[in-house]
Amino acid sequence: MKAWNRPEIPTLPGLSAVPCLYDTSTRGLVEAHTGDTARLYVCGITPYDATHMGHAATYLAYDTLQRVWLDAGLEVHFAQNVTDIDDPLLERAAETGVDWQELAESQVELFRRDMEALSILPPEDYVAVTEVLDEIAEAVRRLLVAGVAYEVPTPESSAGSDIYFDSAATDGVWTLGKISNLDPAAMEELFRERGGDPDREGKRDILDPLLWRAARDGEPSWASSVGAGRPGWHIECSVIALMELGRDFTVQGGGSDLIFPHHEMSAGHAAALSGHPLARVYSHTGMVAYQGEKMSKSLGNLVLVSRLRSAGVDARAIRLTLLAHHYRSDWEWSDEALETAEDRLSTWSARLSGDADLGTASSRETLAAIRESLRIDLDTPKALAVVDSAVAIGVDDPALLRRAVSALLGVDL
Ligand code: 5CA
Ligand code: ZN
Repeated sequence: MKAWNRPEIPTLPGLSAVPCLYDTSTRGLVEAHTGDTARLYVCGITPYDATHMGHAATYLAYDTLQRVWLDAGLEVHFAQNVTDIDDPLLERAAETGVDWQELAESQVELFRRDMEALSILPPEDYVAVTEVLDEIAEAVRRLLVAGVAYEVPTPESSAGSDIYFDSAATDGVWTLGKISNLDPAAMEELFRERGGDPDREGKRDILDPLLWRAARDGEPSWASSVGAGRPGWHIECSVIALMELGRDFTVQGGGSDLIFPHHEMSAGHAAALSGHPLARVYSHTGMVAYQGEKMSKSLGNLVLVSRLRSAGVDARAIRLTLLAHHYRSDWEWSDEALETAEDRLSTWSARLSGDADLGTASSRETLAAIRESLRIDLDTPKALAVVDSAVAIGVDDPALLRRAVSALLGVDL
């Protein structure tokens, strides 16, 4: 599927070092490095209610990571999915009387425009689940043959069997809890909350996730090597990531709401398919809240990028609002935070413009300090503070700092 246009990234003198990122699995900072090409998978949207500030904050975190990798002289290979077939999407389409495919297409288009406005780097591979149904079914078939998947008869006699992953049947590379470090009670609660079906009869374990849902009347389905049906959620991302990036890629990213069961199970499926870990680093962003609760489609407390833009808000100010919070912290969107970012944007623009007065702060040293802030777990609030201080004094080379702000923070002044 086509992604969106790529923003220009100016080159900078010197190189930054390879960044360290917090890894959810090992609960510590890890150098995000696997050779000359950094390979990144970030879970994409389920296309309805796009693009809210939580989505934008998550994609911006991995945009920043890519900018640091590029500045470190690495090649970057970035892949992202679109979950364009899933229960919540079908439910929303049914509620609003819109065809689910039209809903998905129009929301993906809106998402593309928002990403482009925010200067987010596009994925090299932007893959809709409906584009790779054969590959997903084939992976499910291989899991069945390998004995790590099993059939559960459907309640409806007309349908075939649903297929589940046996989460206890893998060993070595991945065991349940390897990514999330959660205890069984916490896993059960999150599984129930986030699309799992712990009460489904016939499963070997309540936490076993669905790999393939047999066709039901009134639901979209596709003929496949494992019978007519549609894929479960986690196997989609395992298959797309393995297809595009190969096993043991550098970073698997997404919001912290995906740690369990989604990233836990995606890693499990991939380990069962390839015999290797899915990724080196499992990285997660904090949740953006609004009006006291996590910004989410189900609660409807959404601040949309497109709505702010059509109200005349500068996309660069949105970007600076998001960058002012560390990607791993949970925080709440507010009008005041946006106003602070708008003030910062106008100060930086005035003080770094072509005819700004020269000052005594070294642009080279400021660039080095920005690089160092980002190198250690993408500390963007610190990087903004570094620029604020330099701008307050006045810099000796405004053009260089402008290039640095554009390349590393994605804000063109
Ligand atoms: N399609 C799946 C992933 S395969 C999905 O979670 N889609 S989503 O549209 O619900 O979310 C898209 C991305 O935004 C995910 O990485 C998710 O973790 C992140 N996200 C969703 N809500 C928030 C929020 N309030 N704050 C931060 N990130 C969020
Ligand atoms: Zn995913």
